[in-house]
Amino acid sequence: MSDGGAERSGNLYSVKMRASREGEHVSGAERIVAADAVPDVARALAERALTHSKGVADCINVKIEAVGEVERIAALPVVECAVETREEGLARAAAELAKAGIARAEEIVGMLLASRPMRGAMLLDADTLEHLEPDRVRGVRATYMDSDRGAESESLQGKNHYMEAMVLAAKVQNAPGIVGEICISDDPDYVTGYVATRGGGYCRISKMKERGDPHGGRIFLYRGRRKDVGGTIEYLERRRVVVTGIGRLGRSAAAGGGETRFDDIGRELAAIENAGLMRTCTEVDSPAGPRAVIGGREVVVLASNDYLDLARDPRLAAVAKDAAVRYGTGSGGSRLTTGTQPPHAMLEKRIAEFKGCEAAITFATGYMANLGVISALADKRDVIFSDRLNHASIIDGCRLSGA
Ligand code: WAQ
Ligand code: MG
Repeated sequence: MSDGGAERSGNLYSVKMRASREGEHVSGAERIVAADAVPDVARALAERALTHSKGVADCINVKIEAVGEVERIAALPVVECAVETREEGLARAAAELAKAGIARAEEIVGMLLASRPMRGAMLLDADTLEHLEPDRVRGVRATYMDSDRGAESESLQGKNHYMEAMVLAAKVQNAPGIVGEICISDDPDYVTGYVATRGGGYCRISKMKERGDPHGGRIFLYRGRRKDVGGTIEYLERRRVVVTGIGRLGRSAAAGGGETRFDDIGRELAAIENAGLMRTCTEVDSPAGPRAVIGGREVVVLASNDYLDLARDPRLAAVAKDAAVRYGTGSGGSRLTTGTQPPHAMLEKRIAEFKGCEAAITFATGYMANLGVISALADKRDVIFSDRLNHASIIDGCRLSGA
């Protein structure tokens, strides 16, 4: 398999970025792209290092090298494996390795859990579990690899765990003598891991550790003659590989594991819930005001925008009632078609007089006001400096304006 798709590509370059802060690794990424994409890719990767959530890098190393021969290999088929608990996930990982003929699978999982943080992976004899990596602290690092969509903007933004893992797993399974791999991310919030084997493909296991746990690691499993290990490491660390046919998750999952796009949404919701960020609507059994009744209990409302307590003022309720009878409960159209009625015009005229300005326009919500005003005033010739924590309506208004 490994000499299948080699081709000469004189104009391809490897772009590697490695960033650190006070000597600690912050982020790293690599791409293999055509010459004309190199400047944009280098810039995007440097930008990533400057905006990383682990902190702004103080040292960024971008290395650009022409690559000669590139081997094109196909992505592994994906099997989605949804589990409820970490224990179930780890058991499933062991079972997946066992299915590929690796007898001491549970011990291998145990070794991964007991490992120290490494930059690379352990390389073990698949049967005796002897260490074959020359440097036990660093491990073996698979590198010089990318998907064939490396220069697309989507793959230049943040880290796409799945995409990067699939590139690595496909290369590793294609290396001579490798029969399996197991991986848990060292990203504390990323609990999905995988087992890859030649026969079983890429088995995504939805939970292999608890959220918040920074421990991850990788083990590559080798079966073959001891004197050929050097060639396998050479392949992993030096061979230039481009992986083709990596699908977007929803779809490839549907093809590989009988899942649909909606299962993906389910997982996303579970992740939001796990992180304590799930929002739901609370039913309030009382009119707007400084106190409310929720589930039969009286509570103090500190979140409302009804600062003047006008929402339940009887005078306003009475005129709103009359207006509904006179003008109807809906305008029948947008403001520009059939929806502007005398009360709207009168309100805007009086607001303009009160403000001492030429005209005023009202919006039904603050969200729409920000969207409407910002996108009307600014366009792509403008630059807007907006606080990152501004309300979503301001951010959306800026985006919509094209500024
Ligand atoms: N070569 C060998 N080992 C590596 C490499 C590499 N290039 N990069 C990382 N490792 C080792 C290292 O020990 C890390 O601690 C460990 O792997 C985990 O690396 O389908 O994000 O980059 O959604 O944290 C799995 C995706 C994501 C599952 C794995 O790994 C899915 C991930 P991380
Ligand atoms: Mg990581």
